[in-house]
Amino acid sequence: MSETQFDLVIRNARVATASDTFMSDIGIRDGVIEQLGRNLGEGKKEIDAAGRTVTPGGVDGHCHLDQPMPPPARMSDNFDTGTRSAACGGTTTVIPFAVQEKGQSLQSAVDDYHQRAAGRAHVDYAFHLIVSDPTPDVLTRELPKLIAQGYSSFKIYMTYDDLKLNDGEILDVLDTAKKNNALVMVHAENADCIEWLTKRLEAAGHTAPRFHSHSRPMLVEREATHRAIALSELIDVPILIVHVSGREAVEQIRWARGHGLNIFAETCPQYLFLSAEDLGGDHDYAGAKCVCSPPPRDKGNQEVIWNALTEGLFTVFSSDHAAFNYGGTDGKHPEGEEVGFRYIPNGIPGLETRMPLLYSEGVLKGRITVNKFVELTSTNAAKAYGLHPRKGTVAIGADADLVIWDEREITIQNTMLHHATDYTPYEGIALKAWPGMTLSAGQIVWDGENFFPRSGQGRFLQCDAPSLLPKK
Ligand code: DUC
Ligand code: ZN
Ligand code: ZN
Repeated sequence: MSETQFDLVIRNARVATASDTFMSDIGIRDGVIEQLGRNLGEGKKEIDAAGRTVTPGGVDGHCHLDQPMPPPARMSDNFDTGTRSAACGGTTTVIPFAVQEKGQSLQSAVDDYHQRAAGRAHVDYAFHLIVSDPTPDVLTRELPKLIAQGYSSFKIYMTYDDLKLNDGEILDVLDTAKKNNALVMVHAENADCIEWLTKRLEAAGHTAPRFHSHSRPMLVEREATHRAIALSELIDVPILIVHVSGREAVEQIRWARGHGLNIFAETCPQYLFLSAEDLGGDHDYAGAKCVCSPPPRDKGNQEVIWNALTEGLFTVFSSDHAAFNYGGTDGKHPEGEEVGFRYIPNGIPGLETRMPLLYSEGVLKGRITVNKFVELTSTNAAKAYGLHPRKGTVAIGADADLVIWDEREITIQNTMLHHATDYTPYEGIALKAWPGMTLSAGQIVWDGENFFPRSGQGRFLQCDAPSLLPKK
């Protein structure tokens, strides 16, 4: 065996990165891309990718796995089933959230979350923090320490009673982020408006799942998005507005960009492929399967989100996977009971379907280039969350996290997915592509038909400062 033999060579690939598309072989050793070029030397194993596109593995910068919940709700996916599902859908890095309960230290939230992940992950992972209790100790000691230790991004909420921050608290968190070079992700919905509307709907007997969207109209997202932008402007620190659902929030972000503000934005598959109609009719409880926040809007808003993706308004495209079973005792339809929309856990599964949905309906339908696809699903998340260039690209020295795409007809069915959730909101959608192979650290974890477990081989990644902006 020659000294220079690679562990694996992928030959004749049409490699797409966020900036270029080129023909190359990919030589992999010890889980890392060691060489790119034509006619590379031998590999112990070889894969011929002739005629197929190879992209970096996806970086899903917004997903919720095994996140502690107020009972009886329980997330259906943990680090085992969530990363299994991610891998089979082409995602090789996940960044879920270590959530601080009010009164809890951030460190204990992080310690608990490491225990939940330990020995389970099939692909690499990092943690965002959710800051729900920004006490002086959290702001001046815990956050700076954790940021320096590799937790360089955190999500804050403007809604949900157990998580929401008031404007003063948001300013404190943004100020800490600025001083410590961290990135704040903002869930922008106006809590008081939602509560007021919810009570009014309940008083009128309107509690079916479809009224979830009536309790969270676009106005509540628009107002909170506007306020988050103003707070970020006041501190002069970039923020990332997560799960942007439609026209009104898009307009706020466009306005901010036009005024030179560094506002990053994320959208998710549910705002391209689901609509308020999927929440059902007045007497249709199955719509609970699509209850998430912000809610899916109408078809016109789907087009707004597509256009915003095309024109470059969005920085990242994430799943916001927050999966609950429909059946059973701890999900959307607990013990078969039709609970009011207020009590339906918010969130839908989407880790496995995120990449194929956008590749098929975005790239293959000509809405976005394959390079834009890579930027949105992988490169920009790696940059935003301090993992680039180890993650998010195909380059010498990067981890060999790769997807070889199969352009074939496939109809999404929950039975073919690998999460532990008993439904997919995308059931029946016909696609023209699916990952034909996913490699994590140079190892095949999905071959288009079979999943190859790597339990516990997924590594925890410490995140550097975000590299979306030049360093000051
Ligand atoms: N909304 C969130 O804010 N998080 C998880 C899922 C959801 O629908
Ligand atoms: Zn959110
Ligand atoms: Zn979320």
